[in-house]
This record gives sequence, structure tokens and C-alpha cells, in this order.
Amino acid sequence: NWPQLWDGHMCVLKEGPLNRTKITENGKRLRKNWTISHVILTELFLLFFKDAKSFVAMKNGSGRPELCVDLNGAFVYPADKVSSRKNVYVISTVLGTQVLFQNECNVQAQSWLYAIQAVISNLPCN
Ligand code: I3S
Repeated sequence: NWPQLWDGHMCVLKEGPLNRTKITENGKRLRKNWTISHVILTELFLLFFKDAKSFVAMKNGSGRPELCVDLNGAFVYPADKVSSRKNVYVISTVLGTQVLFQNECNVQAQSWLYAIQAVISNLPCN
């Protein structure tokens, strides 16, 4: 139950909009589908919500993220050849999910990269 999990265990380290698309699931390639998400970084997960309202709704007891990326053991790195967009990074998880995230502003995109890297390096499987 997401609201309960949230209440007990998580705090927001970084929050804001990013473009994202999942490109691999369980090691299987997916067709790209870029969408804008409201992204929440916690000490464990990167959560993608439809918008900021959906995140508030989840905290108030209804709804859940559209996508939850487990950062324990994950890698994050520039995805230069994976997309024609600029400032694209890939998060690759132990279970074989890969998500691209992107922001038109390179400073914004990089600040997400650094924040996610910092979380990963604090997790046990790093
Ligand atoms: O890596 P791809 O397959 O060239 O990625 C592009 C396609 O997914 C395209 O959609 P369709 O070919 O499914 O219609 C998307 O509209 C593009 O955004 C994808 O490329 P970028 O370079 O934006 O990641």
C-alpha cells in the first residue's frame, strides 16, 4: 500500500518535472514513449507520477506512482547514443529495467544525475 509505505519510511530528497521513457523491462526492449512526469527521489526509489497533484493525492491516501525504480544496485549514466534528444540519462536497474530521463536544461538534467548517483552510492548494493 503506497500511502502507508510513504508515511513510514520515505522522505523527498529531490522533486520536479522530467521527461522520461522506459526502454527495457526485465531485459526486454520496449518501444519508446516519452512523457513528462513529476519525479520524486527518495533514499531508495525514484518515483514517477503523472503530475504533482497525483503525488499529493498519493500522500493523502489515494493513487500510486506510474513507475517505481528501485535504485539499490542501479547505475545511472549519460545515454548519448540512445536518443536524439539532448541531456538524456539512463537508469539501469538490477532487474533489467532501463528508464531514460531528460530535461532541455542541461543544469537541471545534471542535477538529477548527481542526486541519483548520490543515492545509489549510499545504498548497500553499490
Ligand atoms: O530510438 P528510436 O526508436 O528512434 O526512438 C524514437 C521513436 O521511439 C519515436 O517513436 P516511434 O518511432 O515509435 O513513432 C519517438 O517519437 C522518438 O521520440 C524516439 O526517439 P528519441 O530520439 O526522441 O529518443
